[in-house]
Amino acid sequence: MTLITADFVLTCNESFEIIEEGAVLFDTHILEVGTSVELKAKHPTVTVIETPQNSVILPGLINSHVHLEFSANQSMLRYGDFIAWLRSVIKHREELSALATTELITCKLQEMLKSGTTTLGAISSFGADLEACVEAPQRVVYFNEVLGSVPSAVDAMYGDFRGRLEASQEFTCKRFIPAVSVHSPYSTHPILAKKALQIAREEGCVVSTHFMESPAERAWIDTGSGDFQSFFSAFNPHAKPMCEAVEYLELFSQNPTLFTHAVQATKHELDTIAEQQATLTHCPVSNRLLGVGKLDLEAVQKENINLTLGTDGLSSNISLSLWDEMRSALMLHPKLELSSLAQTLLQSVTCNAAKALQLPCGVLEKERYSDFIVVTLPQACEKEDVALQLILHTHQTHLTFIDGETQP
Ligand code: MCF
Ligand code: FE
Repeated sequence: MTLITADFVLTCNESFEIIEEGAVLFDTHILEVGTSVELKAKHPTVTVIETPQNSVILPGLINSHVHLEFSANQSMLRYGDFIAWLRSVIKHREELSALATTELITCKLQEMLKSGTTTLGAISSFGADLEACVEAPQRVVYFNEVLGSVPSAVDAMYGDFRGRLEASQEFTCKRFIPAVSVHSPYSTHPILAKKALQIAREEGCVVSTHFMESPAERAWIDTGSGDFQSFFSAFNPHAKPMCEAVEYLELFSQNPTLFTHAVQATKHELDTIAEQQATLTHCPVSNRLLGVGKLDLEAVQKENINLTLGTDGLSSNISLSLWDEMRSALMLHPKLELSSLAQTLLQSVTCNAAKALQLPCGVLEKERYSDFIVVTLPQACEKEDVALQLILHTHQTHLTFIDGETQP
């Protein structure tokens, strides 16, 4: 049992309580949270870790959507237009895959850890990131992806997906949790999606899917027109959208689901996501780089939808740091009040993400896992400004704990 103290403890609890001169008593789990004076008096003989001046203890950050297998991309892929990007992904897929070795992915996971990410939702397209994720110091929710739009290939695609799901299930433990990703409405046949969602329910897996990311996806799903029409007609001149948007959402009604992007979602679709008590994962930098438009965050907040934040992969980002992502989000949503947006963003990478991934971390309160970080601000800061100043100034952590163990 250890006590750690700091100028501020940012709990990320229901009331977003921030404790001045705070402390956390912990072993593998959090035992007590309070003021330093109170907890030192109550536990006079316990080992105490003091932190530098202007330090803040907060839950370890949770990146709910990242494609590690695309980590080798720097300047190979085309940005600014979704279909141009997708064509470049297809063109460079082999090359990028060959470069994304276990070593490279392990190195990216280490960088993520240094920046304070203690849990991630890894979207795995091929299973090439399995070893790195199993060996990672972080908690990993490992989303095995399924996709395929050709009806005659549904069984083969499902078989391949089941093989990867089962291979990942061999490693199930407290820090490695297999899950299911259905790629998107434009790439996954509803029959295939249904089969994957059924096994996800049977195995108790959370689910992730891309939804209404681009204007091209909107036009294709609504009217079978636009840039996806020319894209698909090269493979099949009779290609048609497989499912309406709300029908697609409803496939997920019985699965705990993270819908990623939703930049082009309608009010009715956001209503449906809210009714299903699902999560919306926002990837603002990816959306900017792929030229798909901007999420209506105000509408998402009005709907009371559980919001999380993801970096997406280095296929559509220049950084896997959630601090970089939160800084970008602050700048990309200039209409939202600054300090309340800072609070929303910190909630999206802590308590909201833990709820979405069904993990008992993300909040500094009794009985949660001891996944927390210590970051140090450059100067003293008012309590009211802690969330904002953390986002503006943090790059790396001072200390990182996972299951109460300090990380190198
Ligand atoms: O989220 C971004 C953009 N939207 C869709 N897919 C991906 C993203 N980053 C990587 N991907 C992957 C996806 O998982 O790219 C492939 C899939 O395996 C594109 S579909 C041929
Ligand atoms: Fe993605």
